Amino acid sequence: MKKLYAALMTAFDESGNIDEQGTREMVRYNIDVNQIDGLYVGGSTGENFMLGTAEKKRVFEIAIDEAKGSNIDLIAQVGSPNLHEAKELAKYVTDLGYETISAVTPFYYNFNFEEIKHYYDEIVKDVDTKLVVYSIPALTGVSLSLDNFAKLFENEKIIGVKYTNADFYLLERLRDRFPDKLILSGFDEMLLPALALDVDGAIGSTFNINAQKAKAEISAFEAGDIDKARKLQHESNDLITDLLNNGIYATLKLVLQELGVNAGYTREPMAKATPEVKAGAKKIYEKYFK
Ligand code: SI3
Repeated sequence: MKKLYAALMTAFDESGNIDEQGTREMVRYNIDVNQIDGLYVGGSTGENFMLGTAEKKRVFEIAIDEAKGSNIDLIAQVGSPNLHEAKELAKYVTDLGYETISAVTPFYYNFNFEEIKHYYDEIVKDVDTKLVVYSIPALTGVSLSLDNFAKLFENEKIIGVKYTNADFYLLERLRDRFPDKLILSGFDEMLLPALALDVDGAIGSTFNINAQKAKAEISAFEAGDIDKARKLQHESNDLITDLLNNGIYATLKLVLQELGVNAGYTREPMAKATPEVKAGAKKIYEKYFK
C-alpha cells in the first residue's frame, strides 16, 4: 500500500513566534482526522527555511512528542546550505528518535555535484538514520541527473528521494534503475501520473486538508479503477488550483482554522493574509469542505 504523508505546517502567532499549541493541533489533526501514514517535518510547507536552528529543533521536538503513541512515520527534513547546521540537526533528530531524515539539495551557491555528494555523505556520516534526498528544482535551482542519483545512492544510508519535480521521464528512469529505492512524489496535483510510475507514496502540503480524497485516489489506483482515480485527481486539482491562486500556505492555514484547527499565521517575509485572502479562503472552505 502506497503511503500518504502530510508536509507538516508550523503555526506562528501574530508576532511570528512559533505557536506550539497550534503546531501540536496540526499534528493531532493529521493523526486523528486525516489518519495520515506519516508526517514530513521541517519541509517547505513548515516554513522551515525561515526558522533559526533552535526553532527547527523545537518543531522536531513538538512533532515527535505529539505523535508518540501513534504509529505514523516521521521524516525530519534537516537540510540547509549551512552543512554544520544540517549535521547538527541530523544528530539532534536521531537522538530524539526519528528513524528517517531528509535533506534538501544545498541551494543558493550553485554547488557542483561533487560538493552536493559531499554534503549528503557528511550529513549521514555520524548518524544511524537513513536519508531521503529532497529534490525540488523549481525552488532550489538544483537539478540532479539519473547518474547523480546513482552516485548519491552508492551510500547505503541514502535510501530514496522526495521527488518534487514535474519531469516524469526522469521519474520513470529512476524507478526503472532503482526498483528498491524509496520514491515519494512531491507535487500533489500530479499524484496520479506519479502513481502510474510506481512511486511508493506521496508527501504534500494539501494533504493537511485533502487527505481523504488523496487516499481514496490511491485506493482506486491500486484497485485498478483508473477512471475513479482520475476523477478524484480532477476534484483535488480544482481545490489545489484555488489554493494556489489564493496563496497556498496562508490559505491552507485559514482553511484549517475553519476546520477547527488553530493553524496560526504564516511567518514574514511571507505576507500576512489580507481581507481578500481571508475571504478567498472562506469561499474555498465553503466550496469544498461544507
Ligand atoms: O513541505 C514540503 O517540503 C513539501 O512536501 C513540499 C511539497 O512538495 C509541496 N511543495 C511546495 C513547494 O510547497 C507540494 O505539496 C505543493 O505545495 C503542492 O503540490 C501544490 O503545488
